[in-house]
Amino acid sequence: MRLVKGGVDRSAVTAVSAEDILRLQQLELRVRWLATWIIHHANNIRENRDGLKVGGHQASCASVTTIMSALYFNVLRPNDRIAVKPHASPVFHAIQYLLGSQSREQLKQFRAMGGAQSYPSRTKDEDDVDFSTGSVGLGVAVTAFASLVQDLLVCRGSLADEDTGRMIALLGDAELDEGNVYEALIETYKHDVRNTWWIVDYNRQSLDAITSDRMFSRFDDIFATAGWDVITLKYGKNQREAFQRKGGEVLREWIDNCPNALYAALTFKGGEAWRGQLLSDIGHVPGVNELLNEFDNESLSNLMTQLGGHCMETLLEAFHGIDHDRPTLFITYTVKGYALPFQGHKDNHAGIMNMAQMESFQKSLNIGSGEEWESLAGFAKSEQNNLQNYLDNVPFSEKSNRRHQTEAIEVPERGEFPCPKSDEDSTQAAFGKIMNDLARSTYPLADHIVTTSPDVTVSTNLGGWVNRRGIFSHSNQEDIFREEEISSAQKWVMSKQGQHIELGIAENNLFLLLAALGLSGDLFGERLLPVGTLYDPFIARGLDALNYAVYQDARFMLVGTPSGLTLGPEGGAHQSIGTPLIGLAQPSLTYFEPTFVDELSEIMRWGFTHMQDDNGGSIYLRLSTRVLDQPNRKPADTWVNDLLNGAYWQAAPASGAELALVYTGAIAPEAMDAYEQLREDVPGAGLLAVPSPDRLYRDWARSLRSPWTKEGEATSHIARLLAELAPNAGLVTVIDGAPGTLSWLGSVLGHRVVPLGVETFGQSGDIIDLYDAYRLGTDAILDAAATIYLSQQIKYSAATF
Ligand SMILES: Cc1ncc(C[n+]2csc(CCOP(=O)(O)OP(=O)(O)O)c2C)c(N)n1
Ligand SMILES: [Mg+2]
Repeated sequence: MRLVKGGVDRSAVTAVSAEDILRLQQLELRVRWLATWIIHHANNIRENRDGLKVGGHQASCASVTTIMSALYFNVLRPNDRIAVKPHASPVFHAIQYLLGSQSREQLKQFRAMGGAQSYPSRTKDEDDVDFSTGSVGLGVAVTAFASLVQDLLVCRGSLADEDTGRMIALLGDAELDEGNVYEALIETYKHDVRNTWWIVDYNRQSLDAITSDRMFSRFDDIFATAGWDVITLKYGKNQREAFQRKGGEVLREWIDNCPNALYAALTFKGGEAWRGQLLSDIGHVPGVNELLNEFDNESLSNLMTQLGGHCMETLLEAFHGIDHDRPTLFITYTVKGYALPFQGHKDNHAGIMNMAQMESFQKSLNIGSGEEWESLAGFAKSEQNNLQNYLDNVPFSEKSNRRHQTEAIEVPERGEFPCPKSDEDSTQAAFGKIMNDLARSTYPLADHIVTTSPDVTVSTNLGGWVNRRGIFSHSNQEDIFREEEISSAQKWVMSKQGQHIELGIAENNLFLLLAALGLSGDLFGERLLPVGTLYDPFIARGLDALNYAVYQDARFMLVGTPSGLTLGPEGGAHQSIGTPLIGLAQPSLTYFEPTFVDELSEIMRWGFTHMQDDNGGSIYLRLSTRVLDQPNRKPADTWVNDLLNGAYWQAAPASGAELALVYTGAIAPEAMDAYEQLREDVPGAGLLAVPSPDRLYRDWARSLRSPWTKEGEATSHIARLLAELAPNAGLVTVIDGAPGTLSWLGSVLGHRVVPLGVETFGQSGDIIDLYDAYRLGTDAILDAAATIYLSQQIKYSAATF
């Protein structure tokens, strides 16, 4: 049984008065003007300093203005959250401008630095963006996961029913080609997701071309199969009225059977072409000729293009007609470039109107020269008052600030934060123990953690956490295996209080759910601390969704485990190579690859704080299943600071030493072994542990910029550490991953580097064979050190003679 119900009053169809419909139509036309003008101004009026095309999508905007005006000016309520298709950004900003939430200056700077963004951005736009969009398909799916998060908060009692809203995506029809949409769709069915509307701007054009006719009716079936209501808004009211007249039914059939490409071509050509085609195809049917004669060419063109998505009444009726919380797909037929000179033209995606076309558009609206930015120019004074009055009372704007502020959740002090003690352990197993200890604790932190995993919960060691904190579900379900007295280490109890969301194997969904969970504080007023696990190589599967999640500043902890060749017998398909470079390159995601349990504990503690810091971000932990002997040390402040800054001397070099070994992660035993052997020949050599190449690199890069940007000190943590070495010292770096992760260290003070790492696909094997074959083992490290030693000798001899 369904226990969550959306809080919006859906009991009755709100009738919209004829007067309001007229206002909405007027506002829609103004939005279409402003969106077109914003793009025109950026391309043809604002100074262009570099000759680059500025761009913008006037046609994509025009097809969605009626839908967005109906929503924002009438249907939406403040708790509703909306993802707007990326290239409709000017429409969004124009609407915000009319609602008083966007400045003229921002519009004038559209696509310029610091101005309104080309695609809606939560972090960069000054107006009220709920979800960033840009990479098509992702903004669609994130709304479903936001709805799931909203349900979770209602179930745990953190969000009142009346404070819930609808999660709405406005998408282009070509977005329905993105596979991630269907991965999410499957999950919506499994999790009984409600309160989600996906509204398709069905203009039957993508970027390149007219979209395939063959998919026409298939979307209905696909969504219906996944439990969604599908509402198709194909005809506008005028069309439906025409169909009632003699000959009208044949006209409807003709429209239904017309191929997409022909419909688009006739739309572009206009009334005369429509008449010619219709007369030739169905003119012989009684009544058709007379029906067509009732329309002059212009009104015939209007009739044929006023599809459901351009008919305010049709849209309002449909949206207000929803009196339930079932997920709903609206297929709203539209015309790309609606009512603009290039409407229907297959090449109109990036088309921009010329000066003469803009002038004639402006004239048709009675907007005087110099009044282009005036929000209601061209209307009579009394009408302006009426419109302004309408805008001032739009329900969506009832709340002045739709973003919530939340208090930080306290993170336990060192000594209190779990740090499992054992002589030997792997970072993956220790992660599981730390989560298990947190699950057992009464720390508020533990209550705010929500974990998720795409079908690798058990194999990434989240099982203990799940046993204690349970799986989230709308209904309570005991673990059947347990009830049947079948022994298992896993206790999969599902309940409304559960703190783990189990996903099917779809990494895109993991990242989109992490995005939604990580925005929970902002969106719903309850801060959550999401932790997501997956096998490290499969980060690549959802990489764009990961980028999307952090792009909008969602905060989460991502755990990639197992990782690297060190996975051993599992083989090349599961051994990640490039993920450290992803960690290094990805903004707003801090990558750590700890070796020892005490490091992991300190990093997680720091991570939960960093995830809550205004200037913080998300965390990525690359962990391993390799069991290592654990050091017995007490975490002192200096060591912890060094660790969290990215590196510490595990064995400090003698001042002026000529060699240091540098390692990251589970390869430590080989580095330590090689170090012990080297010390005999190179007394004073150092051993540098680098648990975060990312922290280290970013700090160094910052220090290089700092003389100009004044960001922090002119020196860096790594420069301070390496300053212990002689200027001609060499570094052997080693990581179970792409060697470029550490090879940059040589640039810090000009030391020579021999970088060891993995450069070809892995394969099955034990660690001994694999490290040997890929040259990561003790011998390879010693060989690399010898190379450095030799080159130092050669240099020395060259200098002497
Ligand atoms: C993942 C991704 N691939 C490609 C693009 C480039 N792109 C931008 S819009 C678009 C097609 C849009 O067609 P549709 O969704 O139908 O929107 P319309 O402009 O017709 O409203 C493409 C391919 C993108 N933004 N994201
Ligand atoms: Mg389209």
